[in-house]
Amino acid sequence: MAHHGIAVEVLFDDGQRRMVRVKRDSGHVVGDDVVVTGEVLRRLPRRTELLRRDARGDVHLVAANLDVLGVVVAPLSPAGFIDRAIVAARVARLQPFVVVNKCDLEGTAELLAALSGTYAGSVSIFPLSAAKRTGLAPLLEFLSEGHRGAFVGTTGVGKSSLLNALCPEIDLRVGGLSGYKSQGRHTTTVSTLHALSGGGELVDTPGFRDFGLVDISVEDLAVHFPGFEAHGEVVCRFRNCRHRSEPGCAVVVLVEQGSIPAERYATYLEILDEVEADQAEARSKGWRT
Ligand SMILES: Nc1nc2c(ncn2[C@@H]2O[C@H](COP(=O)(O)OP(=O)(O)OP(=O)(O)O)[C@@H](O)[C@H]2O)c(=O)[nH]1
Ligand SMILES: [Mg+2]
Repeated sequence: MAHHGIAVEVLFDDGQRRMVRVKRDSGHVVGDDVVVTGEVLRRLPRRTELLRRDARGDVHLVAANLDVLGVVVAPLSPAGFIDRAIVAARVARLQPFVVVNKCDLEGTAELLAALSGTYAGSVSIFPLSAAKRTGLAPLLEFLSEGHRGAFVGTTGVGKSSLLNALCPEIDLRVGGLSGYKSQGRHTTTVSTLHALSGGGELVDTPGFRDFGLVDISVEDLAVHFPGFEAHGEVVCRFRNCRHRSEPGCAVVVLVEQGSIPAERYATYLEILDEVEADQAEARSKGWRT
């Protein structure tokens, strides 16, 4: 249920919850299934693993055994986060969705329109306000299908507030400053898993700015980048097309025709550069060893 440095909180089959001591970097993560014998924790195989890389290049396991990933955004959220989170989720076989929080604030209509234009053909979008408790029903219904999900997003977008709104008995600590100016300080420091009364489970994660992709192939990116899959009827000449300068590339044609906005394509190329650089580095390491 949670990992507190040298102890993890375990929910047992009989409904009991207990802290079990572990080594500091024991490799357990929220969402793991474990067998506890005395004080020894054995981890069972994972169904899914969601990874991310931080700005320093370190790899983090966000959570284990998730089915869906809620990318939470609010006004002033950094660009690029949503795309990387969606690609990472799809590669890990999670279904991503986007939550636009703080819809009670002025100016959110423009943000929502922009996000809908970009992502509506790719993923479900849930506009809501955790503070005003509006727009929650569609999300609760989606989660009640028994999904286990996690909310990710930068600090202050309202992930913990949203969990509190979805399930009032949870009562997580939320940041002090309300509105736009709540970025910078982390309120949540540990990921925790919660069961929703109407079905489904949710993980609240500490905010992070960087959703760097980990071990993703160029092919994965080319297939999963949000916005390109909506044009599925248009097929590139080469099956492993990178959509850069290959002859017969359908994506390049759609960009030239204006069906895919130039800005979306620029974002894609930026992430493609990163993925290619990672692959080149991995290959050169392989040669050296
Ligand atoms: N206006 C408005 N403010 C909100 C809404 N949801 C959350 N907030 C405020 O945003 C601030 C941050 O909320 P948190 O829930 O702590 O954000 P978080 O994403 O969990 O932040 P970290 O735990 O640091 O990652 C708090 O002051 C909330 O009151 C909303 O729907 N509208
Ligand atoms: Mg929080």
